[in-house]
Amino acid sequence: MAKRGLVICILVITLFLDQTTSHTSKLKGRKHSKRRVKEKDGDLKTQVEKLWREVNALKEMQALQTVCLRGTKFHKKCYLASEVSKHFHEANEDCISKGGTLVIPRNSDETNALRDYGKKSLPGVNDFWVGINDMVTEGKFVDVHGTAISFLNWDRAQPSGGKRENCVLFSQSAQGKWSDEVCRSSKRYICEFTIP
Ligand SMILES: [Ca+2]
Repeated sequence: MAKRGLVICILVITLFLDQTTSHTSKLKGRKHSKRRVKEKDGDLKTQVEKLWREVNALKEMQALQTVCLRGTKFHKKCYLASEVSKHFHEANEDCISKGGTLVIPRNSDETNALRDYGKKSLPGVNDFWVGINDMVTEGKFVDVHGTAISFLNWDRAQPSGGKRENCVLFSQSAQGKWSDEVCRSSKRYICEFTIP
C-alpha cells in the first residue's frame, strides 16, 4: 500500500512540475511557445505512460507478495490453496482471476512441496485439482495453457475414466500421484503463481 501511495505521489508531483515548466516556457518566449508546448505535451504523455506502467508493475508485484505470504513459496512459484470446492473450470477461472492458474506439478520436487503444502493448508482433504486435462483429445493430457506435459505422475491403473473423466486430481493418499476425474466434480484446488 505504501509503495502504491508513493508512486501516485510521484505521479502527481511530476504532473504538477511539468505543468509549471510548461507554463513558464510559454511566458518566456511566445515565438517558440507553441512548439515547446507540443514537445512538453509529448514528454508529459511519455512520462505519464512510463509511470503508469510502473504503477501497474508495482500493483502486480504487491498482489504476488500477498499471495506468497498467504500461501507458500517454492523455488520460482507461489502456491495458494482454495477455501472452497469448485468444478475444474471454475477453479481454474478463479486462479486466473488472481493472476495464476491451477497448479501444474512439473517434477517430483514440486510434487513433494505440494504434498506438504496441501497437508498444511487443506487438512483432511485427500484430493485437489491440478491444471491438467484431456478434454480436447481423449488420452492426450495437456496443461491449462494447452501445452503437452512431459512430467506424468499417474497412480496405478490411472487414468481409467476414458471420455467421461477428463480432469486430473492430485491424491494425498497416493503420495501425490494422479487420477482422472469428472470435470464437473466439486473439489478443492491449489493455484500457482510464477515469480518473474
Ligand atoms: Ca479422459
